[in-house]
Amino acid sequence: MRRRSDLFFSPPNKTNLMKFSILISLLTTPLLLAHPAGSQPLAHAADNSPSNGDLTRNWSGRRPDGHAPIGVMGDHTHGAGGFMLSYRYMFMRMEQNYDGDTSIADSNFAGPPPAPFRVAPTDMDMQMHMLGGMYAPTDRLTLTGMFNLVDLSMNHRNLANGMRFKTESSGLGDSSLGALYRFWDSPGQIRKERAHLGLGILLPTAEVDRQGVIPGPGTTRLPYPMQLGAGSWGIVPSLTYLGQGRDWSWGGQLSARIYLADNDEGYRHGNRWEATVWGARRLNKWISLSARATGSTWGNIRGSDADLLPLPVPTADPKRRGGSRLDGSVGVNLQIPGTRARMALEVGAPLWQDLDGPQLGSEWWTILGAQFAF
Ligand SMILES: [Cu+2]
Repeated sequence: MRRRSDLFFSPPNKTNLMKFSILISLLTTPLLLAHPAGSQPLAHAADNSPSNGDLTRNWSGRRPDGHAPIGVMGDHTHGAGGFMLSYRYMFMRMEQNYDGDTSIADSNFAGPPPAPFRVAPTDMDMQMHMLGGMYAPTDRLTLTGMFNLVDLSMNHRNLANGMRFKTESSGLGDSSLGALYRFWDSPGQIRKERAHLGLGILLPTAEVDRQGVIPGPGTTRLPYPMQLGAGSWGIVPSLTYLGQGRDWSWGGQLSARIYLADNDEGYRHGNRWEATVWGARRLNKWISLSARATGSTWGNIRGSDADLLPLPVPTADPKRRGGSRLDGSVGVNLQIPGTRARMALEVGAPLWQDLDGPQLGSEWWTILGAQFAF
């Protein structure tokens, strides 16, 4: 918890520096991409062996930037017979309550009556372990599956009596099965492009009736953000475009997460819409650096959990869950030489967020991933 004085005197901290460097990276991406391929010295081309797939007219998934930054889901397809297993670890840190696009002090909404709430969430850590599989029965069609384990921890402060407490929950999150269909493939000497459509089905494997101990009521149903997922059937449509030059690559994806039914507790998460664009530059055969911007917007919860007590904390209000965010992120992809294994890391932070608050804002996030194709 930040002291009040920090709100008025905020020295350049690590987070601000990181946001600044991410912003600079994003602003300079067009400069990297603007580098005309034709201006490369010819000798440079000889560094790439044709066996690596680099000098063919076809799109190559074998180069480090042959995959998007690791935070992009369903970014690539495989050739017929291709298998891939992947593991991603995601961490997100949330702190500071937002109302609209500005952060507000907890004392602005929580305290003794007549404040609307007594308890303020002060920070939250979200961790996710995602296991995924891909299999391509044909060159055009790739099937995907994913499940994840979620670990949540939230700290609170009761501003009426000063008491602090923590709630935690962990377990299986929502799962998905999907298909990616590549409908466009444009080979070229200088520029290769591809595009695919995706459709995933969300499986309601997350439990949304997790309990926790809260001072006052004791053991009780935890508020919405402490449940392990949406717990509803839904679909995830997506459209992905990929481009590849000799040493650079770029892409974009539009996707949505649309819930089609209420969960076991009688409510439904708000739909989520996302657009992301990235550019990457390959430094050599095995490493590439990327910058990405992602805009997302998501709705409030429809309905409500009848077993959730009317707790005096904003996290128990289904109409304080929606929001929009613009994230900037930078990443590195490694194609481990001599293998079909990859590792990747991406780190990002919101450049702007506008939340139906008071609601905890995102502070920064990271995703670390490993992928094995065979
Ligand atoms: Cu794959």
